[in-house]
Amino acid sequence: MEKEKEKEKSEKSSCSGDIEDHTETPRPWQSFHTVYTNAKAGMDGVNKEKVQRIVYDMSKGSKYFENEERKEAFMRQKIDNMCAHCAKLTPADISQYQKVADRRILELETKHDMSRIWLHIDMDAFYAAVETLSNPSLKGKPMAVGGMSMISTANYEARRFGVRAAMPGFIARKLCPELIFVPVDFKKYTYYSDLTRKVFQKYDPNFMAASLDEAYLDITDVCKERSMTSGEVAKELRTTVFEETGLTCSAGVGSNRLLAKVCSDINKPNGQFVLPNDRMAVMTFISSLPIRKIGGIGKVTEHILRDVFGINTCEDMLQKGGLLCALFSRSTADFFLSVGLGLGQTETPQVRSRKSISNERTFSSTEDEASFYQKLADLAEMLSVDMRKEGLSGRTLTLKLKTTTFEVRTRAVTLQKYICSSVDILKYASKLLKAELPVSLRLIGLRLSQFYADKAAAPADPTQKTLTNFLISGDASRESMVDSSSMGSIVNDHHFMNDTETGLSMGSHEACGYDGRDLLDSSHFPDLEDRNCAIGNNDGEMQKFHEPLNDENGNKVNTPERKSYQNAVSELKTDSSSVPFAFRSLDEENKRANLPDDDTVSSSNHGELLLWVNDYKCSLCGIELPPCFVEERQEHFDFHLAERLQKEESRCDTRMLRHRLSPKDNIASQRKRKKQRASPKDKGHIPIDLFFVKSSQNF
Ligand code: DCP
Ligand code: MG
Repeated sequence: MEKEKEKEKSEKSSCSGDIEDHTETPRPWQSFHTVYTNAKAGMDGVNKEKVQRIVYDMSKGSKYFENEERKEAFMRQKIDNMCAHCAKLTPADISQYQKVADRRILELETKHDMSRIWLHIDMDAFYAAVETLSNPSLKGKPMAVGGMSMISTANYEARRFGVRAAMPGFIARKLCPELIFVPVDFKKYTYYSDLTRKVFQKYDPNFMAASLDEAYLDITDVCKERSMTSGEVAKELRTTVFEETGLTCSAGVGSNRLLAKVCSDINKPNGQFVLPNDRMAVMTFISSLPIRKIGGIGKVTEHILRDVFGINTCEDMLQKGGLLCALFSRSTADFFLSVGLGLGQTETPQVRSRKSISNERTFSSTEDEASFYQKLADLAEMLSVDMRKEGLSGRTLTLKLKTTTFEVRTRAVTLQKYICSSVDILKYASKLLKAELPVSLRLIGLRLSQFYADKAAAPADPTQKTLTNFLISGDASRESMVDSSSMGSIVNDHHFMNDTETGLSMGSHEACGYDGRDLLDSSHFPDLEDRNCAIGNNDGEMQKFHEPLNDENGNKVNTPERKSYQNAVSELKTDSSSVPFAFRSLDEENKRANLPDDDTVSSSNHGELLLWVNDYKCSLCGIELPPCFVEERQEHFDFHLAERLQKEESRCDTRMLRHRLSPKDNIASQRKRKKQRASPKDKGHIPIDLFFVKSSQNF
């Protein structure tokens, strides 16, 4: 690990650090960072530059390449902006933020919980291993599951050539001409996944499945009851999995889920790594751990942290804590600092009710509508089987499409009845698809959510419109994509469907932590802000954590959440120039840059529509409300809606007044309005009935 760290350090430099040497012969592929060139387990000895060059040569000129280049350019611009903001920080600012960071580190440290033992299990080359079981002649030969357009995974023999998941098959074949391709067969993988879960259940009845081939188990009790070490339990479990399935898996043990996951990758395949529940051991482990090993830190975050802050290892997060607090929102900075401390989740969530079930398919780009409908029928059938297995029915059906140009569109409908039959799913999915035709696609996905079983989330009477779906349906009517008589409303959902790099995996299980997606990649977390996003001025369109909301009188309004962190800063602040910059979300910037991202939702702009980022944090103001706070969330939504309506209303009124009133009357009326709004009770709330009247006028 130390070696890896040194190598990375020498390869990379922060904005304030070394200057790269560009005097050599140009090697454009070296700056072409795609997912294909990242090391996965079993790729240690791969000639990275050779792979990079082949990937570059083979993708050059393709739509994928263009898209990657645009994303890269956008990321570079973001990095430059952040560097510029860093440069503006005075030593006094930095020292203030360092104090904030020190305080946060102290607070976070109290959360170190060494009382639980977590085990993370990850099957080895899962799809490939299952295929080899059914066709033993594949054993020992390089093979990949998937086709020429995309592969889902490769066995370890193929990985030695640089072949890996999410890589188009034609590139893989170039890297390894002997490569054997086997088509995907989800039924088989689900069958074997079920077998593994039966084993997991014996060790932890509440185990958390993270995907078909991955699970987290709290083995604290088993270790105690059977007087076994965690390593022994891991070994026994792996042996049982092998006996039951004929498949090997790898295990990681740690005091929390984040560490356990990192550990399971260390001795892959068919190995295990135990990190003792000891603070010193954790800190030593973390000190040299490259940040990319952490779930939630993907390509974008890695580059930003490395190039702006010079952060390469988890420990570096603590050293640069001040800058992180200066440039990121509290929750993002907290995440980074927690990583630096080796903190992770230790509790099994009490209610782990599933929020949605989805599946998706990647295929070679085509415009063939008949094949779209066939795929949709298959997906509807599989979704229906999954729903019935879980005894669920859902009301929101979402269609996900990835076009040939890698643009991702999501279209959803919230129905007035709960559905789970393949006939119903197909019927509504087809309507959603029809509205998108003609189109050239490479992926189709379906998701059902808002479950009947999900009582907390479901209104007592589903036909009764909540403010949420009313607002959404207002947008839907503007889009007028579907027959409103049969469909309630259309929504856009920015973050769902376990969208792996190929899009081939089933996203039907509860995500743990950051679900393997990149924290700062706006395509996955469109509303996760970093605070330095604004280019130059203070015109951020979404008010963020440190930026108090203005009430209708122009006074600053603080939510309790916002207050606490702001206090932390202002208590320490001596110089008002250290107030951070304007805040525009990455998503907003993406739009400004007109950047088609892999996961950019391309349907109507719901920039101001409230979303719960990570199902936890309000995308509009950053306030955090856990999903169980259903009423509070509704109220919070109402607050934002009222704000928006009143803005609309005052704009409208001003225009009308200008026409109708004399200047004198105008001033008097404004005074009256101001007086009326001064009542704190009025803030952001108007009667519910009025909402509906206003909603239909304004949306
Ligand atoms: N998968 C996919 N698309 C991806 C990544 C994975 O469809 N981009 C599928 C195929 C994998 C399975 O999910 O077999 C599990 O994913 P892993 O990341 O665990 O990869 P493997 O199990 O194949 O390999 P290993 O865990 O040994 O690295
Ligand atoms: Mg695996």
